[in-house]
Amino acid sequence: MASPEKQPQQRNNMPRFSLNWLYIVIIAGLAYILYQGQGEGSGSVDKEVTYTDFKQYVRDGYAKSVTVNKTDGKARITIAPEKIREVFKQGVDRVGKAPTVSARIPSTDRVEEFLEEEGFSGTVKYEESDRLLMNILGSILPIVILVVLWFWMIRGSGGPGGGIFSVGKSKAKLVEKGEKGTGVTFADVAGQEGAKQEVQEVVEFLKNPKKFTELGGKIPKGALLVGPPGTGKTLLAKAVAGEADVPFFSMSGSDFVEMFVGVGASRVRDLFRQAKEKAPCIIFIDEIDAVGRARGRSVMTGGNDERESTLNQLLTEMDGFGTNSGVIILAATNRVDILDKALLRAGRFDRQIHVDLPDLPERVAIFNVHLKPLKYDENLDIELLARQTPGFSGADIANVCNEAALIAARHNHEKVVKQDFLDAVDRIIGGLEKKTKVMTEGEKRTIALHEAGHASVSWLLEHANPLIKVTIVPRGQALGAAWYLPEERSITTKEQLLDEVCATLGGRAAEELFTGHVSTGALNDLETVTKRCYGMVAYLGMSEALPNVCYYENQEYGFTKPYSEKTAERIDEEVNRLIAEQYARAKKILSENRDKHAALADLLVEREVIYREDVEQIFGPRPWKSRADELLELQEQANRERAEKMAEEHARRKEQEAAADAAGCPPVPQKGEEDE
Ligand code: NHX
Ligand code: ZN
Repeated sequence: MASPEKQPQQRNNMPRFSLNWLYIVIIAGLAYILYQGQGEGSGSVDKEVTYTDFKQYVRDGYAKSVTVNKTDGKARITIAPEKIREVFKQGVDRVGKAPTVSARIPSTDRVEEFLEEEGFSGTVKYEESDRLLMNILGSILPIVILVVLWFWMIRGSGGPGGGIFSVGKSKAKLVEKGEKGTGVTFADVAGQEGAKQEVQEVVEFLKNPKKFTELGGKIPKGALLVGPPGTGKTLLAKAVAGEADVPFFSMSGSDFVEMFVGVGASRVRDLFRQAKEKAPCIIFIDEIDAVGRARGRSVMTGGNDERESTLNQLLTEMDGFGTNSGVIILAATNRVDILDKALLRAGRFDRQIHVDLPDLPERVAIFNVHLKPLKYDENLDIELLARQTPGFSGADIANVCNEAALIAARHNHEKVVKQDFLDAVDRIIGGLEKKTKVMTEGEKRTIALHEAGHASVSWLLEHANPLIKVTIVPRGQALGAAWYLPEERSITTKEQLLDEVCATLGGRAAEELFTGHVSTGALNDLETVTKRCYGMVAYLGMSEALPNVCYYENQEYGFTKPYSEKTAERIDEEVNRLIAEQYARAKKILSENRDKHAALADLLVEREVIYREDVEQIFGPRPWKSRADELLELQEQANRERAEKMAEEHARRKEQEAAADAAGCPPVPQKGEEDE
């Protein structure tokens, strides 16, 4: 079903906080402190005088204190405040509060004698530091600090694009070829056989361009990896670089956009310049929709100029380099439909490689990859896990495996077992379980009635998804839930859609029928139903009044709806009618099965979680079985058989052990040891 998606429009126009400003503030602060420091501490003047004058000053009692420096052989006297004007011919405001005069003296050892002779009564200090050096350091150090800071800024603080003068440089991360390369090969990409095959072609272009150009063919410049998030588009691009053994420039579309105008375009230019130097190589632009969104359709005209000029530069660069330059651009997006058509034109990203969500066998492969680092039960049925995770991406499966390991650790299991994985799946779909949430009896009953409503209606409808379990334990945002195992199909019929809508409305229908009230609890159900019915009417042409029309919101329409006000009204009417029909249908089914529904709700209040078997006990076998139903039943049967077999085996072993013990023989080797 086509669902409208959020568009990260805002992001591009907002000035981003940049580290550059921080540097500027720090430098300004330092400069201020240095300037201040010069004014106060060492601010007093030091005047160099002859030894004769020096002696005269001491004799005349001008000296407040004397400092003798052994290193440079000088004596310095601090002039008494009332004599400052006389000695320096300037006021205190000019020379500072404690101005000094200094003179080279014949001997630092004899100075004390001299002072005593002259009747000097102030303090005498000796110091060894080099005052001259201090002075020089004092005036040079700030300059040195500034210069160092300056260089640091220009060169950037480590990472690429750190300094203010590198805003125009591309922020692309370069992964070299060979040893230091991405280290990813196709073997690391689980599933995605189709995409791998298509991408293999790109590897061939990079490895052996002559083969293709000799016959006059042109090597494509770019390929677009299209697919939902988490399906491994980046991994695939890395694998191409790894397989072809070429350098790999990786960058996100949003990296082009910065608060300074014109930066995006110059970054594109810089990226291509760097890439051409390293050719043959791969440029990978992740989330290209950040720059590649169609031009000129935005509400905020003018605000997107920066993005547009970046896009224009990208288009120009792609046209600019020759087809045999050996640079191939891979870009990833999950929304091709919003990309500017110019990007998809022949000679640019003219080939699209679809990276879809993994199907069942692919999920098994992905599970195998992510299970490798885990210590898990060897008897784990990986196919069962794969079957319980329809619609999961590779990233989701990685998450399941990790979460399962954490859950197992929390429960102090020695190995990760099946239940840990199933709990992890529940947790990832539904959120955290909230066992502590307190509910009144009345609320609990309403919730049970609601969930039993879903369960009953879905059980009795031919095309509704098969049920796995029903729970009234709060989890995440939901107070209760009915869990289904949707059949994985590529196309869905109108009947299937309607049955699902009906089952989703079963919750509220049960509330209304059996409590006499409706509640806020149906919020999510109603949202799903409304979206789905709107899609059926407006996008899929599935209503009687508006058959076979599709008003799927496409970039081409811009911001005006491609239909009249009158049609808009009819769409609304049709949506309302569809929902009303299905609601009535759900109510009818529920009132016809009042007793069974009540039994289910009671059981739910009692046990909090009930499973497929329990529903089957009450309702009898499902009248219509889907393939998923059969799978679930097979699974149940396999579980039962395995449990029986294990019990049997256990009993047999106990018997044998007892017999062996009685005969005084060593015990029979256990299962598992036999294999070794
Ligand atoms: C709530 N959530 O937020 C609670 C926690 C009917 C037993 N009030 O359909 O959990 O009620 O089949 C503001 C106002 C969500 C925010 C009302 C967010 C209502 C899930 C709906 C089970 N299972 N619904 C379901 C459910 C809820 C909701 C809201 C809100 C319930 C139902 C949410
Ligand atoms: Zn519900």
